[in-house]
Amino acid sequence: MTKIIGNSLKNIPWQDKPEGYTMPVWRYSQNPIIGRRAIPSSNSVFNSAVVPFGDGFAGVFRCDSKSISMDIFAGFSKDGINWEINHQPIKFEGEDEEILKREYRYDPRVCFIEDRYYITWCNGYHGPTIGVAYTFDFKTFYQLENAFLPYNRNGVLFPRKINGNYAMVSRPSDTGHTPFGDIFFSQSPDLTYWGKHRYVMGTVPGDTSAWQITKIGPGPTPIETDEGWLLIYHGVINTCNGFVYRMGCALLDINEPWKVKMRSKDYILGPEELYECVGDVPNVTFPCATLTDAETGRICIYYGCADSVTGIAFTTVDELINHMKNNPL
Ligand code: BMA
Repeated sequence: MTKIIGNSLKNIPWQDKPEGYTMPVWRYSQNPIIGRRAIPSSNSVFNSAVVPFGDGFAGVFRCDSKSISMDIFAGFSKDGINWEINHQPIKFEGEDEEILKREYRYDPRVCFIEDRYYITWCNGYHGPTIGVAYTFDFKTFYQLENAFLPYNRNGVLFPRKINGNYAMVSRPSDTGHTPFGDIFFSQSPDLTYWGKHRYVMGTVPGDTSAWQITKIGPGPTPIETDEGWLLIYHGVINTCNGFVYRMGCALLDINEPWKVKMRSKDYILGPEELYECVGDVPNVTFPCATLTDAETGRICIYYGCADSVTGIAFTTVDELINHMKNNPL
């Protein structure tokens, strides 16, 4: 039995694994939980992040508008399933007008560290980079410096300092639909200056694990366990019909998270249901957040479906650890 290190979350959204189901991750029977038209301006709501907040939940949602402008919006929920998303995008406050200029914002992650909620997202600044901000209440948001130079996507913070530094995994990229991508680890004493970069893991050549042959990128905030950091990530294969995005998992060393202890050969969830296979971008399952319950080991994954709607899926820490043990890369 592996233990999640963290809080218990009695009201975590949950359904038991269906009888006879063999995969380590199973979908919520009422998916998708957030549809395209969740707010009046939206064309699509996907690749979004949630956290426990008060006696319910809060989140930051990627809502692309009907002009296909990408922005991020705060939202609230009592049960983690039914969401009220603000109709206006987040307006950041901050010290430097240069940083506050908006080009585009997408694929948010939310991470509670010490006393506040940090938001990271793909932030347009002469190319995609990692935007960083914090909030205490999901009403006022303070934007900090971008973490990196362009080009980078999928900046995901760890929920506590490691060896005295804030820590982030990310995926250096390019200006377009990046045909490559490995996961790197970076450290910062103050969330402004990032360095001490380390390579974590990359794509898998050949046909050993071809769902992750083209590019990979970190997904939700890593989950601390007594065996290491549990990282859920996306992996991509380029097919004759374009990219297919699936999910996998890895276990990273607790003190040196660039050291990979285990990684799954088989994916844990991929596009199969109609809402995952058909949409603005077909065949995409893109995880950006989890809720976890340390008491039971339950994990609820929030993921974007076909760049159009948002779904949730369930697993446990033992399901994922066993999956890696039984399907080692
Ligand atoms: C990636 C990102 C994601 C998106 C995915 C599939 O590069 O842009 O936001 O879900 O492509 O289109």
